[in-house]
Amino acid sequence: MFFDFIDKVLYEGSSSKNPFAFKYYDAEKVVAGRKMREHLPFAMAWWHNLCAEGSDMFGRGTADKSFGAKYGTMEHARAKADAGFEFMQKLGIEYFCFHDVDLVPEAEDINETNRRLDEITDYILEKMRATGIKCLWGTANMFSNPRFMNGAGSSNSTEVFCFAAAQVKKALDMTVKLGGSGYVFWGGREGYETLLNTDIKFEQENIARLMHLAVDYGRKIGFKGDFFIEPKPKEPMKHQYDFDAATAIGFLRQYGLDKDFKLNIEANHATLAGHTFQHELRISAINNMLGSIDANQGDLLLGWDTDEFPCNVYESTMCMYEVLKAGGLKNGGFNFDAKNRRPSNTYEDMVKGFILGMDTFALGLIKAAELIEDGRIDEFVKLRYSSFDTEIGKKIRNGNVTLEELAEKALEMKKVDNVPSGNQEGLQSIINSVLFK
Ligand code: XUL
Ligand code: CO
Repeated sequence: MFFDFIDKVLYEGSSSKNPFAFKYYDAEKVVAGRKMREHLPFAMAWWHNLCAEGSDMFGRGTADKSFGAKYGTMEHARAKADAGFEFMQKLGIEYFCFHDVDLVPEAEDINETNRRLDEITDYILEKMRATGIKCLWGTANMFSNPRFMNGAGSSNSTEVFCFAAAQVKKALDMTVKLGGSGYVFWGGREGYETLLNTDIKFEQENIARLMHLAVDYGRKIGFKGDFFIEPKPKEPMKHQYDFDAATAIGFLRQYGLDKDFKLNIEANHATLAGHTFQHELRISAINNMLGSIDANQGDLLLGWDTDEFPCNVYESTMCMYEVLKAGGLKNGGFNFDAKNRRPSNTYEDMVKGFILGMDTFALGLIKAAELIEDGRIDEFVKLRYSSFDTEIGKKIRNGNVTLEELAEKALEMKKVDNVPSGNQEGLQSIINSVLFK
């Protein structure tokens, strides 16, 4: 037992002063026709919660993630799984996400790494059966090992391309073994530092080839879920090919991958791309590509990926507004790709981080449902485009008109008398009145 200071984290309501209770997340409570736990399939990210110790560019880790075992051993791999399952059970988190090398120490020889992965996934599978906890998605870490310094699918080396293929194959095997409903490609090194040494066209074609091979293999071994691209504009590379949702969707369509892939949208990646989280979700949703969410938050004053636990209710409300409008996430969930701040280095802080994140999204869900129920935003948007319900509007929409006819109409009108207001401040005031009533 690693988290002895808590039994099960329960819902106590917003007036509770208990730091180890949910203030808004009430798993069984019905909001907008479904239970909160069904709207919000929360997942624990193995890498942040069980591996990351808070090291940064200027100092080593501050948190102890040894869980009583020696680092670099299979005993440690099992201790992490023990801690992770105890943690998820106590918080009522029903899913987890993993990279291959989050689970075991990587060996010199990939054959030995794969053997270790078989051993740990047997162990994890037993725990999943005992607890009912499930795998949301798996992925291969193709950015940490030095062999990926020039990319994985985009590498200039066929040797590296083979290793990328081997890791994707194994990670797909594990995802299927653990019953995951998603497989993620986050292309951390799929990009470039300088165009002086880079053939973008060649690199993008090769990434697409690797993805096609992954789809073919995945479907062959019975993977029925979704493949996801997780867009991010930069970091670690200066420029990453999956810059944002629109770029990733264009790529998927160009290379015929759009039937098998959707997007995994991360809040902090959206802001790094110069977009809001809501923008990235909307672009995905209108293209039928909203797959899953990496639920975290960045710091707008910092230009890098801080992966904070989300606390901004305005943002989570607009996120849940998009998710509700899109009809929910089918094969996806809300993966806390988030880590405690470096000085928040205790086991208590780990629990508090998840309570904060889960409550922030629960409150966002409640408020988004209220906004939709309120109806004024929807009504205004409908009204805003209502001139397209007129005879000429319908003709434009249906493509039944020529440029000459439209120009003729303008000449008849002579001038535009009235373009209706955008009412932004009025709408923002509605949001505040729903958020803070
Ligand atoms: C990195 C990031 C990754 C992906 C999975 O910014 O978000 O952890 O979610 O590789
Ligand atoms: Co992520």
